[in-house]
Amino acid sequence: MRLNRKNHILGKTSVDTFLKKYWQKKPLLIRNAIENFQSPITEKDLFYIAQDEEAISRLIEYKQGLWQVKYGPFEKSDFPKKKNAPWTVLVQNINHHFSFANSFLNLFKFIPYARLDDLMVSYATKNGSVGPHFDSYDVFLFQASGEREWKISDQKEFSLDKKSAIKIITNFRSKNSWVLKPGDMLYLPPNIGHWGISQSDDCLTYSIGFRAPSTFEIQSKFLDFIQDSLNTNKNYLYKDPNLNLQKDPAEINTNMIKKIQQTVNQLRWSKNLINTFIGQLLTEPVETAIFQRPKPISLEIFKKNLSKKILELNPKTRMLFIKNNFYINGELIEVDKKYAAYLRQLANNKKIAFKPSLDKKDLNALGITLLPLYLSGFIDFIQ
Ligand SMILES: [Mn+2]
Repeated sequence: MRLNRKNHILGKTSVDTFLKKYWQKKPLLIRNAIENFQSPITEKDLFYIAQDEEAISRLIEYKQGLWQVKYGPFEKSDFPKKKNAPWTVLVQNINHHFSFANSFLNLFKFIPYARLDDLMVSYATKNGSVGPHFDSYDVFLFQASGEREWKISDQKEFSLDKKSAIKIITNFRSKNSWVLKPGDMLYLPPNIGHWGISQSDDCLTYSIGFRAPSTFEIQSKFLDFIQDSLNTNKNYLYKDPNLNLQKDPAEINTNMIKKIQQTVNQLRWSKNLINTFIGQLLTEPVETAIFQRPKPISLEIFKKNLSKKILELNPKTRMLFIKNNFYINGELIEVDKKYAAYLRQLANNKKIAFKPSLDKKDLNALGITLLPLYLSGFIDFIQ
């Protein structure tokens, strides 16, 4: 399945209308988001990835009136027979494993990369479901094979099943329902109750998930970041050469209070420092991501490759920028302004081909900047 740039994933809805009227606001059903879609990822692929140590996967079954969940990695024998009670397997970060899945995410470029999380794929047998629930994040639910009925609700108050190992709404009231066929897609903003039920034994759904840091996460991680960037002299101790005798020795005297208040108020952070924090926070790789280091090569050989081959981001790599500052997998990359355009291109397109005409000095400067990223396994050449 080739995805060309003409595929406009939102159907008749323009990107402007989508952002204005639907994004983070209300659900949107898109029939035929991709025409004649045939999933290059099969259920077999999914079962294979679910056995990988690095994969985040779940198996959900509804048995004896209870929703049950098992977490991967799985063994082949862990998957029930199709004839058994309905079941679902969900595998996250499929874009790390299949180049098709990675390029599929490019169809959602109208949302900034900093908000994009991953492509999750789920397989369900007929009647398989993860139950009525709501999520805290935006999601596009793309039907890749088979059929799934989606019911959505407009309720604001949910009661949750306390006995269940997964989040299940017990008072779910369906407002709309649709059967999605291959190529159809449903967008849901956060906190909309939804219930998807497979209608066939070949049901594959792609979930394009988004992420949003919580205020608590931003603030607590910022305090950690500030702690790490403190350059206060550790040998400087509190002093009180003008100490006076005080009536109550247990009382903390006003001089001490004032001095400690001043010390706390000395903590300052510039906008630049906050930007560095933002870049690092938003490019922190997925927790389970492991970057394989390539065989070390010299700067000379790396430069030769740079001038001939296409350089691409590892699918697990997150690269973003703020003006001329680049962040890749939580690291700040300092680069001369002159070369920023190349790095912007690499970040936006996730790949770059340098012109063979690049002069020696430029090739050298880019080589010095990019080689450490290559040696960390963050970037690689397309073979
Ligand atoms: Mn959901």
